[in-house]
Amino acid sequence: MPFIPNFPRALLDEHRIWHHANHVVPGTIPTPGFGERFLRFHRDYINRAQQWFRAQGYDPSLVAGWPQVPEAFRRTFCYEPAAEQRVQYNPQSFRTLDELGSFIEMRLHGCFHEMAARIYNQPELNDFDFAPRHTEFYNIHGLIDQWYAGWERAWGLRTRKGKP
Ligand SMILES: [Cu+2]
Repeated sequence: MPFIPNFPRALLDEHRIWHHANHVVPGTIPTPGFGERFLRFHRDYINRAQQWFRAQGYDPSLVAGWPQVPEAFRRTFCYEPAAEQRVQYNPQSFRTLDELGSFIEMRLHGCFHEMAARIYNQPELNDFDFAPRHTEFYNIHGLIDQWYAGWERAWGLRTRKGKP
């Protein structure tokens, strides 16, 4: 079920409005504060959307985060192995959440959306206005959220896997 039937209009609007208000010009460094807002907004957003998804009786594993970057993505031209290695294995090298979020946004997130649109043959995956009504959106953002959680653990802000 890559396309999520009856995805709530309000949730779709919320994501679109957030991205239009927090616009990043491709290829430029996000403004200070963007990285932190990006991670916080998406954590909260995917939690609520996943909750709605489960309430519909849909299989929650469809909207779970990737446990790691899929091989098909690692073979794409925009993928940066060093960027993945750093966020996965050296999260303490990011001094602030904002730094982590900006780095993910610039070096990994855009590539995932662009390549997901190609690999899954679904242009909406690279469109802020519609991406959240596809299960792959949660696979991508769930992994990004695990990197965020890894950063929190590295800085002692979270004591175990799962909830803070
Ligand atoms: Cu995204």
